[in-house]
Amino acid sequence: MKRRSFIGKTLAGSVAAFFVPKVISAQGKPLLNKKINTTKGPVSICTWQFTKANAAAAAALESGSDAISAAIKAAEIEELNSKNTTVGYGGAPDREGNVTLDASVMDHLGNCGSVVAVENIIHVAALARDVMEKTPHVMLAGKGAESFAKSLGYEHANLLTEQSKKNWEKWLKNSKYKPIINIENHDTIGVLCLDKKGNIGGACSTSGLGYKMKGRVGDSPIIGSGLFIDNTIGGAVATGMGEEVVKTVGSFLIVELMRQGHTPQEACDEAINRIIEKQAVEINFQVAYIAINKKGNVGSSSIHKGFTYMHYQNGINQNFEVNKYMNS
Ligand code: SD4
Repeated sequence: MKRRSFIGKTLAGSVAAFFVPKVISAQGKPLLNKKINTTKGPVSICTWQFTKANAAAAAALESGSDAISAAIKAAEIEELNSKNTTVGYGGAPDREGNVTLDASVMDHLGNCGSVVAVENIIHVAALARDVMEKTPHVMLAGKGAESFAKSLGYEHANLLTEQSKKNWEKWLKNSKYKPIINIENHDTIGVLCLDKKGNIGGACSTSGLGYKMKGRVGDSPIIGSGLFIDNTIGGAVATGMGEEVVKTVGSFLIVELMRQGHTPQEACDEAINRIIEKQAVEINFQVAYIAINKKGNVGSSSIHKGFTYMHYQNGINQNFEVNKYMNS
């Protein structure tokens, strides 16, 4: 399915009754039937139904935290969540049984930091911030990132839980690499926050695709692909098949489209279109984006149905179905 059918499947028209007009084009269907008042105050959005994570960012923002710190707080919740097999502790390993984490952060000044293929460290979003603030570099990989973390006092942790190990051993029987669409209805956590001062910051943290090749790195730690922020315009984050996000430099593309005057929704749609247009056959992978602009308007778009995101503003932390998708 190409562009035309994708555009035909917008959900925006069906949700008009739930919202004040301002947000009809910016948000999908709320999964709980709450009303939302989006007039002012800090905003936090994150990929998937990471309710607690987004609530942690929201609490931080409401108490005056800057955007990047709030976004990292959200990421930390999922990094510690052993049941989340796509982020941090308990993440699915590569095909050799190593859990390797990727993360990135970006602040309102355009500073960024990232870590790739890190083992034995849980809080890699915070580590990415440390790379940004405490080194002359923007990216540290593997053993170097791990040593840097240890030098700062990060604890050594075995990231492979019994459950993840069992799942991997089961996978080894057939060893078929087939990333799952909308895995367990969650995936990489990507967070974008707009703080009380009107600044935007973000974080992205993942264990990458389950049973990837050893050393494989996805979009999440690649600034411009998995995450990008320009505080004068807005920010975007990605989840899903990282290779496709990297090929289209998705998050940077979304911010640049917003710079040209597109809404966050239009920009996310176009970034998804860029991926769809390149595919000759049926698309059996998922990619989803969320984006926010300086006014706090948000957008979300995905290839397949099933992606959801969290939105916090004015005391309401709510899970929304993606606004537009291509396949059901
Ligand atoms: C990656 N985008 O490593 C991440 C992980 C993810 O579905 O979101 N997987 O490609």
